[in-house]
Amino acid sequence: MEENKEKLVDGELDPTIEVDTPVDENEDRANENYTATNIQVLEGLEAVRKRPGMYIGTTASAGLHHLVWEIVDNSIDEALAGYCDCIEVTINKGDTITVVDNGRGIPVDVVAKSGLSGVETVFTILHAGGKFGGTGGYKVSGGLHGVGASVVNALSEWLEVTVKKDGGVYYIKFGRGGKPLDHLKRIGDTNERGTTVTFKPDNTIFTETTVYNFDVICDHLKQMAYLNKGVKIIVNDDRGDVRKTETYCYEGGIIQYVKDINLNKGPIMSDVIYCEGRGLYEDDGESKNHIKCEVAMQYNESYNPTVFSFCNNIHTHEGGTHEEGFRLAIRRVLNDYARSKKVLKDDQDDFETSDLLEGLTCIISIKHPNPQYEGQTKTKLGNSEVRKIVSQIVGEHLKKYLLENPDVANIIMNKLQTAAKARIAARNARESVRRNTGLELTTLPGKLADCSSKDPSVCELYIVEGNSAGGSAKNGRDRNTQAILPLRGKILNVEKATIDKAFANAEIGNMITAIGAGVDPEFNVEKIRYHKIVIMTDADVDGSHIRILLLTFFYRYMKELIEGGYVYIAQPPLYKVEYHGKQYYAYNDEQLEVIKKQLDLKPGYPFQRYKGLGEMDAEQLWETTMDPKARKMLRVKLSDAIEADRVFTDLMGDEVLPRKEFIHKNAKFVKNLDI
Ligand code: TSJ
Repeated sequence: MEENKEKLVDGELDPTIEVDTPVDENEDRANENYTATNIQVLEGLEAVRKRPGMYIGTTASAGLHHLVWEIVDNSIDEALAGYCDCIEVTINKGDTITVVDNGRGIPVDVVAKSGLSGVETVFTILHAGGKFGGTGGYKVSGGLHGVGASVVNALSEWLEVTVKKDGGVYYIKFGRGGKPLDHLKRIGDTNERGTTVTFKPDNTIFTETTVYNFDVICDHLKQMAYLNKGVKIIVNDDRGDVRKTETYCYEGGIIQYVKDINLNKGPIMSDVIYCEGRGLYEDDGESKNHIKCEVAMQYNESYNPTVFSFCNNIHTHEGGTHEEGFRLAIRRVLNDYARSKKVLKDDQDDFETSDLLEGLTCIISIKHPNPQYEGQTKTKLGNSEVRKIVSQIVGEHLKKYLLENPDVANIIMNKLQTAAKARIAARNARESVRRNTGLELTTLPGKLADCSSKDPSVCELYIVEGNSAGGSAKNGRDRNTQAILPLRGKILNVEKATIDKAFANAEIGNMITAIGAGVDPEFNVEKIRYHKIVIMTDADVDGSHIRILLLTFFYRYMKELIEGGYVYIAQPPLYKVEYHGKQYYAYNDEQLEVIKKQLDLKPGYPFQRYKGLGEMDAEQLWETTMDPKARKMLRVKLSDAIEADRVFTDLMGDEVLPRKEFIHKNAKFVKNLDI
């Protein structure tokens, strides 16, 4: 990875890599008591170890975390079946994971089909989840991945299960690759119920990292708590000296989810409209099954839609038939209502879907016994029967709600009218942008000091805060490949502006023209004039604020630029130490300490703290921040739209954050960008 050279990881020094030599004193003992079933079983698990990517997508950090989701999914199923209301997940020292629930406990009786206990069946036979008898609740979770506990077992160095049920405590341990070290044994008595699983991911499989990220686990399980109302989920991190702990439990479920998302977006109505229902469908004409559907929605003051859809608790990033059904319903019902109230006159066109979605926060969550996924990342729901079912349920509830709440209906109608007007204004504004960025007559902004090369793959655009820093950058740069666009002061907050206002803003217009590829939805990444867009701001709160404003702009209007990894954040040094005529630069406090130590400086030896880019002359700026051989840059990457949206809104909302909190959140933001 060529980019790595330039990447600064949040000012951290090289992490010490702990090398763990695997010792497995139980391996020989385990080999002794194989039955025929066991051998078959282990061949199954061996397949998982040969091709882990087929089962968990990747063996990088995401796959490591996937193991946790797989285990927790089983407890969520138990909760959905109505037998469990508390799940506790702990990251232990050494990055092992423990998941505990208070459900009925995995069955311990022998399963006829496998000849093994329920527990052994679940952990050693591929796709065995929930297949064994009993009351057979409504098992749906993990539909996409849903590879189950046996895959986690196959990819672990060891895994332990304790089940408490029917008065007994049962225990079994598996070794590397899922080999049972002994049969399931009753080891004691109890009147409690529940399942505990602890596992250590196999470091011969997860070669990139075996370190869990507490924030990632919290974010995911918080979402699970929203999607499964009433389930209490506790997350602990025991790796440090003191336990870190978070608890999530939402009696309101997705209604609370919508409220929380809208908290900083300024809701324009107090209710969250909630639609719930079931639909029957025939599976291959064979058996009747039901699909559960839940939708919560509320409008806010913003101009962007925030629609998140889920099937069986899995985020369907690419949408699909449940989202289509939802859009069909709001289009039909809101337009019918607008006609009936003469909000839309006979000669006026219907509201378009984009009008209806403007400022709408919506969570769609369905549970389907047999989901089919499509799309590039297999996160698009394909089941066609879902469209009509969701459309009917949302349609009925929304229609009823509008009739019963005419005041709220009125607020929504006003919002739609404004949206439609803005859409028409925006269309005109877009047209003028397109004229300006057309292939022929492109008038580059006067403030842009362009580079001489016309090969985008080597060209870089530095967007620089302030005219004086812009001057230094212009003089210090490599004229062949580096272009400089100075910005005057703060740029417009696009989160709070309509699209036509955004385009009328001079700084925004300059950026669009300089980059030369238009704006979403017509943005054409193949036309970009620079393959590196570098944001260079001061290392203070104002600088952070400008950086966030710029990122918001790119995120909303040139999303592909961020997705494609073309956006970078320059890292100017914070300190300069002069010693025997030589200059030493530090990019953070730790580095400053290292320099002081290495040079053996006396306490009180003077050093310079840069308050802004403007304090550096052209040569210094080149040497420390712009020279590709020496600079450190942070590549901006948005991997999680939910998190990004939340952070953008948190930071950009009406609420003016206190200075300290802003810095804090901003730090987290930059950290998350780098995941
Ligand atoms: F699968 C697993 F090992 F990954 C796992 C399963 C891990 C954890 C932490 C919990 C569970 C789990 C399974 N919690 N609760 C259950 N429940 C059942 O497996 C169960 C219990 C009783 C009956 C019944 O019909 O009586 C049916 C099932 C599926």
